[in-house]
Amino acid sequence: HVEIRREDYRPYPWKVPNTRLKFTLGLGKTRVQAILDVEPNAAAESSDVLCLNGDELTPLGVWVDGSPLDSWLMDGDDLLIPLTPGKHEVGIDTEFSPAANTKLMGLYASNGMLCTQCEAEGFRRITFFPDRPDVLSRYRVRMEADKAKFPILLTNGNPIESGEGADGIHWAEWEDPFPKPCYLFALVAGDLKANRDSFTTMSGRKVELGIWVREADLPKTSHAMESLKRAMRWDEEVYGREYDLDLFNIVAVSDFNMGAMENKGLNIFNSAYILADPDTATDGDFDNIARVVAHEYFHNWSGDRVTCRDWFQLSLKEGFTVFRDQSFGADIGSPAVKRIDDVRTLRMIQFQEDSGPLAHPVRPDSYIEISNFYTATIYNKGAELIRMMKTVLGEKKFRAGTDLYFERHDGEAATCDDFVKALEDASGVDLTHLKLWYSQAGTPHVTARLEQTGGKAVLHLRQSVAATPGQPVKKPMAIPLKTALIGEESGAEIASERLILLEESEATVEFDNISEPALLSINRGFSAPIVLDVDRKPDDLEKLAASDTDPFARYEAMQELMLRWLISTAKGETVDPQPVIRAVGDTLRSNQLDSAFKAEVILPPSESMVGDRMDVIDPAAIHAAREQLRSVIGRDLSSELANAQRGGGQPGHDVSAEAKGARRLRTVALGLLAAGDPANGAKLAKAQFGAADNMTDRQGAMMVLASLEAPQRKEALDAFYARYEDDPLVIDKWFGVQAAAQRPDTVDQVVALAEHPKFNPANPNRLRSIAISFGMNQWAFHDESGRGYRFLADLILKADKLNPQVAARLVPPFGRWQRFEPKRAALMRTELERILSTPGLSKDLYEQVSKSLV
Ligand code: B3K
Ligand code: ZN
Repeated sequence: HVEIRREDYRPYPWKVPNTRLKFTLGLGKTRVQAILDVEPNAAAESSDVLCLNGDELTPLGVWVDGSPLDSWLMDGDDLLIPLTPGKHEVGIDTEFSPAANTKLMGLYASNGMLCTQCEAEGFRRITFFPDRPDVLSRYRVRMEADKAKFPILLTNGNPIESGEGADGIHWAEWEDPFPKPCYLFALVAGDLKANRDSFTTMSGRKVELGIWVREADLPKTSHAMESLKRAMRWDEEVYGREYDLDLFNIVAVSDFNMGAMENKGLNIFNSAYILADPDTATDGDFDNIARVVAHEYFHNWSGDRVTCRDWFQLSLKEGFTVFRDQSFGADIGSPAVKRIDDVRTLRMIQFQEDSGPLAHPVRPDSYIEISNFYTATIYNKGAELIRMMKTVLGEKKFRAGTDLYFERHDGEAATCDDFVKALEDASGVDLTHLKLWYSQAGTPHVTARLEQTGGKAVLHLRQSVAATPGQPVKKPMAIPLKTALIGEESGAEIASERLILLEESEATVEFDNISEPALLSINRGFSAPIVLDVDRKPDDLEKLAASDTDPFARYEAMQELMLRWLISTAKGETVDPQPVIRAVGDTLRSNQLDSAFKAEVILPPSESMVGDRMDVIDPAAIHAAREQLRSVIGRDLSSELANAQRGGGQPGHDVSAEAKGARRLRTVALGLLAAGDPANGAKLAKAQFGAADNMTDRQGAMMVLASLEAPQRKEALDAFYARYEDDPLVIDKWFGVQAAAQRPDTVDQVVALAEHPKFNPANPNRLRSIAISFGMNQWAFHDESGRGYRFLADLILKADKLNPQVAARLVPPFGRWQRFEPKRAALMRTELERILSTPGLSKDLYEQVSKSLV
């Protein structure tokens, strides 16, 4: 398998100003005729061959300037066409079977319809083409299909002409006026109905909006439509970005490799991120839909109008667009809760990635399979990097910078350096120091200690970054730390917030006129994506949890308080839980805090988060410690928790922030109550389950029951299954809840579930409902027998034969093997080696597994 390196980038020798495609569509057989206008690219070294990428394609015919050509060659999967200098028209005929395409890349069949996924390198499965993001072309597309089977034909841009032929055939021709790389190409053919609406842009243009689904799903599209219109308005108000076509379509499909895809004017979505009503979707699902709809829409500028020069620059569009969707989420909901949520994801996924064998920089230097680099590092750490630049520049200069970036690079394929340069040029601020975040992998660790004598306080800071693969020696990074001091007695800000930029390995910062003993509030709002070790006593944390003026720092103080207790207890030490109990109790009783915030704050850190902070992970000890903490909280605060649980039953149609917060707190409280008194917890959960008029309460109760040993467990799971048997997205939840259950027999349960008639590894959502939930279930996956490892490895091997991209994404839980106690580490390693020695491995899986073993 070949490694592609960033430093080998060369511009493509040819330009392709126009691309005409003609599709004769069918599930079993689709024929594609491509006509490309090509001309030498003056900015590149000239060439006498046109090299077009292909994947599992054979040319049926090749034409140059209207005459058939026989002198073409195949070089592996690529098609080489000899060309004299100058302009040419190149035609290629191909044919393939969408129904046989189980990789779900290129053009494939899902539920009787046809759809595409081209990013990153799927277009080469449709026709031979320079499949790289820096070749931009204007597309004109003709689609022809059986009208009865495929009444709706959609592609990028605007419809131009349509008509009917003989034998029930119809056709449509569309044109996309914006030059685009082929990864943004999309086509959909099927029996679909649209939820139609419109949006008037800031300059007064009317845009027709359509969300296309199967007819029965139409009632579940209103939240997605509302979210889309909000996102369109937000991007105008916050970034000055207006939509540019007359039409914006979204299609929901049930077989999809990831969340959604930002194809120009025709976004294609995993149906899980479109379909929702209170009976079948949780509040979390509603939030995810708003987030993903906005994310894909925002790509119209950060991704489509300005795209990436090469795939090493992926974070240029993804980090920035995640940052944009996070800001949107903060603006339409609670900024504090949103930040907590985003940081939790970062820590759970990206921090683990960054400290393991798959660690890579935000702008990687090499890859074997680009699909493996759609990671939390590119997306979420990339977003943190943009956030840091904004923190350093401030609101106004940041906006001036993004305006300049969009203006300067509109219609181009740009680099991460271009982005930073635009921010610098517009603001006059040098951002060189932050650029190391693009190239240096690994999460910085910062230790902080506050020393106080009289009215003066001195903050001592020290940073380090551990070695990552290929980067044994690290440089100090520029770390923006929002910092304040909180009075130990007054609880007020005695030194107001300031931005400290830690640039060296060590630094000291002085605070004068400090009137009382001070508590350190640092990395407020999570201003830098680092691991922080602050020298603070449990008493101090307890006070900060009650009084810190930054809500995020308050949450952090509570998490840290709980983490320390959990880590010490997992190590076998005896520690007093009372500071934790008091802080949780105060939070629950507070009249000032809202329910959503309370729920986040009182939820003990996950087992994997505890493990991440320990040198050697013993999952059983961590589980025991966390269960102990949950049960003490459940017992000692039973009346506060019972209040929260009882008070949370808001009607399902109420999706206001208050109602959602109350429901969230309700289920968090239920979980803790059940930990304190399982028999009573089972009763309460069953009652919540039975009375629920919404999926949030129902699934929440079922989740709590799923981990208990009580007769109500099976009753709830069976009732849920019977009720939703025909709704695939809800049945995914049914599988997921059981794979995430905290039980000694979860491995047996998932082994049985994988034999269930509704388990289908060819459907990515269904596969992930078991595989992702189970891989994240630290206690169960790391069952000391090693059976959890064997199960997941078998499933990965099975999935690899169908869909390598999705299979490879299930590997990361194994990648952490070196962090575990020796017995488990050896068992995990054995499974990785077994996968690697399996003949016929995809390059996707090969890359993830071979790198995990290093
Ligand atoms: N850009 C797509 C991701 C494509 C993943 C290809 N393996 C969705 C998104 O990030 O918006
Ligand atoms: Zn994206």
